Amino acid sequence: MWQMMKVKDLIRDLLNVGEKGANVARIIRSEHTLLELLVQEKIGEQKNERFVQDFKTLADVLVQQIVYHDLSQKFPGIKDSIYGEESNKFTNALGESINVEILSSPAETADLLCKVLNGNEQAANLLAKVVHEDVSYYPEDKIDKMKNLEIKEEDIGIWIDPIDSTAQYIGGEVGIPNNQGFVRHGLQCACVLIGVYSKLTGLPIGGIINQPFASQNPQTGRWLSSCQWGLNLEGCRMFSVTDTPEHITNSHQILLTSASDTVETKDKFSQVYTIHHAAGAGYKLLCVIQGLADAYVLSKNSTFKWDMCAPHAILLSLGGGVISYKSLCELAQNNLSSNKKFVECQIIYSREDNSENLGSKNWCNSDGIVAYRSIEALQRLVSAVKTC
Ligand code: 2IP
Ligand code: CA
Repeated sequence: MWQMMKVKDLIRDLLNVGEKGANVARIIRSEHTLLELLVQEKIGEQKNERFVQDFKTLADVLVQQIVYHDLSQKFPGIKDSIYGEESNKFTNALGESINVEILSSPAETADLLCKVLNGNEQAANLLAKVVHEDVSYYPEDKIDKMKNLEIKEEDIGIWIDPIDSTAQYIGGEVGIPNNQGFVRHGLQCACVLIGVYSKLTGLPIGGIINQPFASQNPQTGRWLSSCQWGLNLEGCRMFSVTDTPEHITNSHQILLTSASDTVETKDKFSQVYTIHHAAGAGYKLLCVIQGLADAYVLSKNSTFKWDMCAPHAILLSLGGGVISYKSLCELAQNNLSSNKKFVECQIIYSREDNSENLGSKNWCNSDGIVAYRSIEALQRLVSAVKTC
């Protein structure tokens, strides 16, 4: 007998677990003992390099394991269909191999973490406390309006990117927003991404993006999250995003790209758009979702399924989507701009689709990506490619 799950419970749990992940990301930056481990490399302690490298990975692995643990406790039927960027196998400075997992009590989890952290009990206890804390990131009543929409547990898979834009997270700089309302780099670019896809269609059906360092309390300096979610299932489209902020007037002309994209790509679009760079695949997608930019284009293969699944679900809920860069060029070449074609081109996420054992390469978006907020935005992109 297949277990049915209420979609509103799933979205609420994604939001709660995303916020728990954000708490871990924040405590590592706010507690001196943990921050020291994260940034030691910058102060040049060569002998600790290996350990520090591992600690960076630990932040990622821990957030991923929290999501895995909490979601599979709530919905046991999805346990074997939760995938993420990181493996939980971890090697500590002594060369010992340890499986990082969330155990049944804070004390047990702290003991395990202590082994990974080479006996640093203080750090292990701090982390275990956050990992086991109950979090209620209360979303708006919109979620209750999903009423009794249900889905079979066996029909869904989950992709997690525990901390996207790790480099900005470690760098710790506070980004200064431009007139357009987004930052080019900085802590604000770090995002926890949790996306749900349908195993039947391969398409994303729901997702959350938690930005752990979205805003800072001016008095205490404490960082607060901002979170967006979206659902696109069986004709039910719901999302948290409100309208584009009023002061943003020219977002149709803004195109986001990676600083590492080719000069050729940037030149191609610069005839029609103003090109901006911002760090983080998830963050660029968030800017498109929020209406701060018209689209995000990447001609290279440097993103993965875990980077895209959650934002893609939110874009679909808004009436937009994500296709490959190659598809965009084909649409332009063959003069195709019907909505039906756009739907057929959506990137899919089924784990089962790829049988070759190429490690993480299996899950990379090898033909590049194009993310847009509306059909009109994609039509503008198609015309821009045709123009050149
Ligand atoms: C990275 C991160 C990078 C991004 C890259 C992602 O994920 O989002 O910032 O490159 O595509 O895979 P860019 O900033 O140039 O867009 P992670 O930080 O999780 O490795
Ligand atoms: Ca990533």
